[in-house]
Order: sequence, then structure tokens, then C-alpha cells
Amino acid sequence: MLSNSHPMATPEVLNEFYHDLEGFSLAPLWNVQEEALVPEPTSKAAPYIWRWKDLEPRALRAGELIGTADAERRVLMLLNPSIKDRIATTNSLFSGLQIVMPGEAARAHRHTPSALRFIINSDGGYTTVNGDRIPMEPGDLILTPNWTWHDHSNESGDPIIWLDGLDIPLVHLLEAVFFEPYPEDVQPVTVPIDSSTTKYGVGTLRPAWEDTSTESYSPLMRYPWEQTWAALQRLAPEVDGSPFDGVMMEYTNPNTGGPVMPTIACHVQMLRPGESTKAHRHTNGTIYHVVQGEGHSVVHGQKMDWGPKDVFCVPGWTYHEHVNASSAEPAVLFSFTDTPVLKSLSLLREQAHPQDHQ
Ligand code: GTQ
Repeated sequence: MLSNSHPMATPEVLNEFYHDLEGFSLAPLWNVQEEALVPEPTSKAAPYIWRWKDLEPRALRAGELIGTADAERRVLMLLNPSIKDRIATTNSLFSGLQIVMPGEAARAHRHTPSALRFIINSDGGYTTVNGDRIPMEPGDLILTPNWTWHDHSNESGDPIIWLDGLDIPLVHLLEAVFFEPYPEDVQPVTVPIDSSTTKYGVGTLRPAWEDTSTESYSPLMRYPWEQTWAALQRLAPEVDGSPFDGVMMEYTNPNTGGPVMPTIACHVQMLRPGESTKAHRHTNGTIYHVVQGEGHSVVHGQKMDWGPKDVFCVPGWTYHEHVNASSAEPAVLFSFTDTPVLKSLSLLREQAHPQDHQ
């Protein structure tokens, strides 16, 4: 018969043993077993919404107070209020609001964290990525993947503002952050303007002589709003869509049909007039930006009202559902997540709410 009584193990003896272990950088798993192997995740991040009415004046104020000499990037970080000790918007992803004032250039550099930009206000901005000068128009998605040189310039008379998304928390966790400034302020433009669009922008046709099959990220650096909006409008009247996300489409790497970058997937979703979704949760957290429309999401039982240009986050494994408040206008949400990472590690799980709604 197995016995679980050990007559020698008096409290004093055990304490002495545990104390001894500390001196050798050892500790008993049996005392923290339930912390190490929880039945399911409880995110350290909280649901949170940053409203455009609070964001815009503060971005403009940063533009008045801080010059490009003082800021490698003039970014207001959207810091999750429940994550205290690191730079993070959800557990694994970072988001920030970047502003470039008229005539300015945010100098060229590269880093191993990958970035995306979703353009909010722009009337003459460019991001140059590895020598390809890419126009920035409102609603465009622009990629600056892992270790690509990039600088941002504003040749218009008005401030340019966009939402940044980066995998900084994830790459920090993996201790794989590298950063390098370009030797000049701005990199030379080495190919005709917006070359990645010229080559890959159709999506179903690509230059046959270029082998980009070994690249881990999309060879297309710009996903123009015009095409995104046209695709949503074409599809929305024809389909039921997802019960959890409405008419959601993923931005794809045209070579693979997969996510745009190995660490970040980007989506856009239309909630049709009056549409409301069922609640679900998944292991990935999500950062949303309201492109247009008014509505609310219920996240972990809390109602979050949103309107144009607001940004909100849903932590991983947290139930959420979306409602378009208008019976006349569609609502459109852009979002980004770390699903490619979870999927490739067999850690992506999704669960519908048992009652459909919270
Ligand atoms: O534009 O390269 O939000 O380097 C944070 C770090 C943006 C950028 C951010 C960056 C950038």
C-alpha cells in the first residue's frame, strides 16, 4: 500500500529542507503546482478602450512639445492599465499612436520586432521600407516586418497620425530584440514608388521570376483602403459571415494565403447595419481600431461603447461580442493579433460562449 505519511517530515524538518533548497536555486514544484499549471488562462491584461477624443489632442500636443531630435519615434504608447512592469497593450502585442508633423521625417532604423501601421489621418505621408517609398492614405495598412529599414516622412501641410502595432512584448519575452539606426537620417529610395504594390498588389498574380517563397513575411507592404473597402462591400451582402465576427476578412501574404507576418495577423470586419455577434473567446488577445461606425462590444461582461478612431483591446481567453448600434450604417473594425504564433505552436484555442451571449 502507498503511504503518504512521512514520519521524518515534521514542519521543522520541511522548513529546514526548503530553506536549504533556496541556497542551491532549487524549489519544490509541489507547493506551486496550481500556479504553474492553471486549468485555463487568466490574462494579466485588462479590457480597455482609448477614445479618439482623448487621443487626438494629446498626439497633437506631443507634436508641439517634442521634436524629432528628442524622439526617435513620437509615439504615445497605449499601455494596458493592468500590466505594470513592461511595455504592452495586450500580453504579447504593443500598440501606439504615432504622429509626424508637416515637413518632418522620423529617421530610418530597423529592429527585429515587426510593425504594422493603420493610417488614421494622412494627406501626403510616406513610409519607405527597404528602399520602397510607400504612400500612406487613411485606412491603408502598411507593413514594416522584422529587420526591414523604415523611415516615415510627412510632405503635407497637416500632421499625419497612425496606429502602430508591434510584437515588442513577445520579442522581448524571447530575448530577441535587436535595433540598428540607419547611417543617414533618411534611406535612399532605390525602386520605383510603391513597387511592392506594382508587383504583388493584385494578389492573384505575381511576378514569376521573383522567388520570395523563403521569405517569412508578405512581399506586399501596402494594403490600400480602397481595395479593403471594396472587398467588404462586395462580400457583405452575399454571405452570413462569422457568427462571432460578422463579415471578417484576413489581410494575406499573397504568396502563401497566410498571415501578413509570422508573428502578427491583421483582420478587418464589417458589422452590417443592426448586426450583433455571438460571444466567443480565444487564446489570442486582440487590439481593435474603429475605422467607421458606432457600436459597442461586451468584453468580460463589461459594455464598451465605441465610435470612429477609438482603439480597444480584448485580452486573451476573454469572452467578447460586438454590436453595430446603427440600423443604417455599417461599422468597420480593423484588428491585429498574435494568432500565427499560437497556431504554429498548437496553442490556438477558441470557444463559443455556452449561452451565445454574456
Ligand atoms: O515607427 O519604427 O510604435 O520603432 C514603436 C517603435 C513605432 C517605428 C513604434 C518603433 C516604431
